[in-house]
Amino acid sequence: MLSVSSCKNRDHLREMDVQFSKEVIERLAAAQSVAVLTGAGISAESGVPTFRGEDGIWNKLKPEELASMDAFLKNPDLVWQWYQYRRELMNDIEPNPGHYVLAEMESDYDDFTLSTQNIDGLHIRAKSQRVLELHGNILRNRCNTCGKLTDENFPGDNVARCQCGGLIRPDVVWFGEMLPQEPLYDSFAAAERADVYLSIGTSAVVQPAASLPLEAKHQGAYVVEINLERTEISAMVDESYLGTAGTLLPELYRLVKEERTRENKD
Ligand code: BV8
Ligand code: ZN
Repeated sequence: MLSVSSCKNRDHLREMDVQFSKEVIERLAAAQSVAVLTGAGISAESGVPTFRGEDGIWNKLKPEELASMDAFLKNPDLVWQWYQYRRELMNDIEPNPGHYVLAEMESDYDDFTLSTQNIDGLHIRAKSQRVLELHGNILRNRCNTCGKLTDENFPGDNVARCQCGGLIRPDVVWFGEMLPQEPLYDSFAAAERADVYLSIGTSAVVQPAASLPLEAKHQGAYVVEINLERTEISAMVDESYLGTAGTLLPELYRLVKEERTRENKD
């Protein structure tokens, strides 16, 4: 475990007076390889409820009671209805500036990797070209028995059946289920080679995704967190900024582009 003393952890106050350090601006301007992990917090300003923050949907219900195979097999219609409700919430949401900045960064850096725990598909809608969806995508369904994927939307509150007779479920990763191997492998490989690693809008409690920023730190990356509140990793990253991703991320990248222009002039 990294000791706190080894990190120059500098908590920065809420965004109204957040001053990004010279270091993070210069490091991002000079970086060859950048990797990012996002969580529910980056979609909060798009209107997607988070899980564990103040208004988190899991403050009322236990995640294991709904986002698990046991829950699904015990009461398929209840779990299906929960996902139908969450899909409805997503009908009128749009990506926010935080999503768009990451799509811009992807095209600016030769080596840029975006890993997300989110299942809302907003990074794809913000035109990020390569999104490693570690926990799947709620807009896709698959058969629980034969694994057949389908984009078909099954209206209604009762769980549908596949031709093979299996139950149709959302194509998301439930607790106790393995993450998709390739996105997971690629996410760790990117963390290991990153010059700068950004952890954005995640409480960093769900494994194995939450290990990515710490693995990056362990492998020498400069790790920066942007989150509304302190998290499990705030004391272990190099810099932790408290505030909303939709405001702080565009501001940070504006400063990085200014730094790049300055350097090109020199
Ligand atoms: C696995 C998809 C092993 C579904 C999700 C006991 C029993 C069973 C398992 C475990 C156990 N103990 C540990 C485990 C492992 C478990 C785990 O980590 N549990 C935790 C809770 C302790 N992990 C798993 O089960 C994983 N699988 O380990 O398999 C295995 C190995 C071999 C063989 C077989 C199996 C699977 C984990 C994936 C679970 N699926 N979601 C669904 O969504 O319905 S998890 C869920 O949490 C979401 O995916 C979400 O993305 C993820 C992480 O949450 P966050 O994104 O961080 O969201 P959160 O609300 O927590 O935080 C948001 C933050 O944003 C807050 O801090 C807030 O302050 C901030 N914020 C708010 N607004 C803003 C903001 N920040 C910036 N700007 C804003 N505007
Ligand atoms: Zn099937």
